[in-house]
Amino acid sequence: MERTFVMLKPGVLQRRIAGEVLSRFERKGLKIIALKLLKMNKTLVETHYAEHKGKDFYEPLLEYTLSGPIIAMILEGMEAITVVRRLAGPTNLDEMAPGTIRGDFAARTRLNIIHASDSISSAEREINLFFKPEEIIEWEDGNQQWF
Ligand code: FUP
Repeated sequence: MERTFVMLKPGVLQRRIAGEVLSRFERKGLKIIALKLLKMNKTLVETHYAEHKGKDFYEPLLEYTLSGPIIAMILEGMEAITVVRRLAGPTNLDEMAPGTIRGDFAARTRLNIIHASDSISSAEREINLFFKPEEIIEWEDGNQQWF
């Protein structure tokens, strides 16, 4: 089992598509073990996107990420990091295939509506950046009892 961090960026709440995006993770069988709504502050965004400091898209990226509330979550599942990255789709507009979250809901590279951890180390770093241990809820899968 793996855990990964996902952020639904400000465009998601603004466009009322949170349910649609969340249902894709549930449909795939991923388990939500932490979820919250928050308005990021500048320090948190700068820490999260530190690797991009100095790049031409850095300032617009910060501005977009700070433009409204985001939904932060931790998803758990088999190879969750890869699975969620594939559901999200590639970063660049010309590579986002239809059927992926970015491919279906994003019309610009920068306004791509979702962030998902890209490695075990970034998942650990991002989970710790956004969540306290007591905000993570372990729960048993309840499907068995319904069939
Ligand atoms: P990803 O891991 O797919 O989110 O991609 P990156 O970490 O490379 O990029 C982070 C964010 O920077 C993307 F969500 C969008 C923005 N970005 C641009 O605006 N232009 C670029 O050329 C690359 C990234």
